Amino acid sequence: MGQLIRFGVSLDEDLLESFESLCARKGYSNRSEAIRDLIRGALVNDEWRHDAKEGAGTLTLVYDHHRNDLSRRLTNIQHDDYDIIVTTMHVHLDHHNCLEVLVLKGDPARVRALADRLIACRGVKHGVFSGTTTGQDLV
Ligand code: NI
Repeated sequence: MGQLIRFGVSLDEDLLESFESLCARKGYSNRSEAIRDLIRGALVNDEWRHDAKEGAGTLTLVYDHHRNDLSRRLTNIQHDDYDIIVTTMHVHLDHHNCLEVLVLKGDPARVRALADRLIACRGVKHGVFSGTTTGQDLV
């Protein structure tokens, strides 16, 4: 970790007011921590845009396992890319619906492509991918 640097930021008064109310709602005790999180978020997004060497993320899927042989199709797709799936968790939400969470890690383009492929499967009711970072290049 580098040396702590203080710097001034010029902001429109209304923008600052909105930011401070956001910080309060989110429970930040000071602006600096909120700004550090915003910067880290922007850096992580940039990593995904510019193909970092390795990315990590989670994929959440909700689907009806009775529909169109969906469980088998989802499993087949996952086996094609088993080496970038760290773990999966399957929850039976009710008689029909399943929730599945996959933790993915590897080449960001492959991770993203696998997430897209699973989300696009016919019968998946909701799919959300959240790309994060392995943390190695982030302070
Ligand atoms: Ni299930």
